[in-house]
Amino acid sequence: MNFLILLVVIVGIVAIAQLAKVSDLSVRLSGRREEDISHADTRLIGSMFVVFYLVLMGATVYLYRYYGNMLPESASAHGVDLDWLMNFNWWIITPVFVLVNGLLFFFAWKYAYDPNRKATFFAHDNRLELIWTVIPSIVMAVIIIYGLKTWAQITDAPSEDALHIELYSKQFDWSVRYPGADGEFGQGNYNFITSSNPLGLITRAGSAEVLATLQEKIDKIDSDLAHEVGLLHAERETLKATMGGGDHGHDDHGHDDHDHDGHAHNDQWKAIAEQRIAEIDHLLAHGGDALLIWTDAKIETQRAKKHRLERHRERVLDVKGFEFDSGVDAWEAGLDDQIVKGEFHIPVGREVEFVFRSRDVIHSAYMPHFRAQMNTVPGVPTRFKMTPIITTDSMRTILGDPDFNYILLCNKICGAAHFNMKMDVVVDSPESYEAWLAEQEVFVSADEPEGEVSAEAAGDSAEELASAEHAKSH
Ligand SMILES: [Cu+2]
Repeated sequence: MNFLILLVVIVGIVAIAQLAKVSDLSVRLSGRREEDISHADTRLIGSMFVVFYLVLMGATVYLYRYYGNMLPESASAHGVDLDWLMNFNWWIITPVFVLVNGLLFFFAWKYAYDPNRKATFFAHDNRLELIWTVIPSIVMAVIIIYGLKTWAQITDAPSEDALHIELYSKQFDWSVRYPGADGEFGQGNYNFITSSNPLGLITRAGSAEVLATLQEKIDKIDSDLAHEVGLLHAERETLKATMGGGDHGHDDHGHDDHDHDGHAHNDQWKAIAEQRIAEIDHLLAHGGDALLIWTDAKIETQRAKKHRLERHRERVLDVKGFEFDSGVDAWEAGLDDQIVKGEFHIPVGREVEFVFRSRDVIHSAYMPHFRAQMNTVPGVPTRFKMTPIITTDSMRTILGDPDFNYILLCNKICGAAHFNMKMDVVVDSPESYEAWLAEQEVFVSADEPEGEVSAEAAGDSAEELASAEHAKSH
C-alpha cells in the first residue's frame, strides 16, 4: 500500500515536470517571452484567489461549527468568566480575520495586472497611519486589561474556608491527598519516599524507618569493603611499609620536648598495626565465603553508592526539628492525611484550593471541564483554586450521558505512559462528599501501630531517588 502511494507520488511529480516542459515549449513556439503574461491569465489567477477565499471561509465556518464547542458549559465558577474572556477574543478576532483576508483576496482579483492601467504612486498618509496604529492599540489594551483582570481574580488567594487538596504527580499517575481531621497536610520530602510512603510524608516513624534502612545499607557496604581481598592486601602492605621505615607519620620535626612522647606514641601505634596485620592475615586465611574479590571499578561504584547513602541520611537528619506555625505538631500532621487513587471527590459550591507537587518531572494538571490547568513542578509547590458549580449527576443530565465523568489529565508530555495519566473527578453534594471522605483510608490508621510499615520494602525507591538526584547533580 505504502509502495503504491509512493508510486503515485513519483508518477505525479514526473507528470508535473512534463506539463511544465510542454507549456514551456508552447510558449516558445508562440513566440512570446516567458514573462509576458496575458491579461486573461491574470484574470484567471485573480478569480482563483477569490475562489480560495470562499473555500477558506467555508472551512472556517465548518471548523467553528464542529470544533468551536468541544467542551460542555463550564463546571466551575471562574470557568464561566474564562469562557467569556475566550469568546470576547473570538468576537474580535473573527471579523478581523474575515475582513482582512477578504480585502487581501478581493484586491488580488480586482487589481489583477492590466497592461492598460498604471498604478497610482502612493507613499505615505499620516491619517491612515494613525488609524491603523490607534485602533489596534485600543483593542489590544482592552483585551489585555480584561484578561489580566480575569486572571487576577482566578489566581487570587483562596478564601478562609476553602477546602485544600493536594494533587501529587509522578510518572505515571496521580495521588490525591486530603489533610484529615487536623486540617493540616503533613509535609512531604522526597527523601522520605518509600514504597509504603509514596508521597514522602514526614513522620517520626517514617524518619526512623528511612534512617534504619539507610544504615543497614551503609553497614552492608562497609562490611563488603572490609572483606575485599585486594583492599586487605593493600592495607597490609601499607602497614608493613610504614612499620619497616620506622616513620609513623607523626613526624614532629625534632622538637626535643616531644621526643619522648613521640617514641611512646610510636610503640603504641606499632602494636596496633601488628594487631591489625594479624587480623588481616587471619581473615585472609579463614574468611572463606565472606571474602570478596572485586574489580577496581566495582569498588569505586560501591564507595560512590555509600557516599550517596550517607548524603541521603544527612538530608533526612536535616529535617529533624521542623515545626508548624499553626500549633499542630508537624511530625503528627501527616498521620491523619487521606490519600486517594483512582477517582477523587469534591463538594459542589465550595471553593477548593489545589496544591500541586511532583515527584519526578514537570507534569500538568488539566481539568478541562473546570477550565483549570496548572503545571506541577518538582520541588516547587504550585496552586490553583476553583469552585465547582455543577455536580457530576447534573452534568450527566445536561449532557444526556449517564456515563459522563469529569476528568483530571496530565497535559504535559512526560514520558511513555503519559497518555494514561488520568483520574476521574466526581463533584458531589456536600453530604455525599462528606460520606465519601469518611470512608477513605487514613495514611497511618489509629489501630495500626505507627512504624509497622515494612522496612525491607522501604529502602529501594528512596535510594533510587537519591541516586537519581546524584546523577542529576553531575
Ligand atoms: Cu505527566
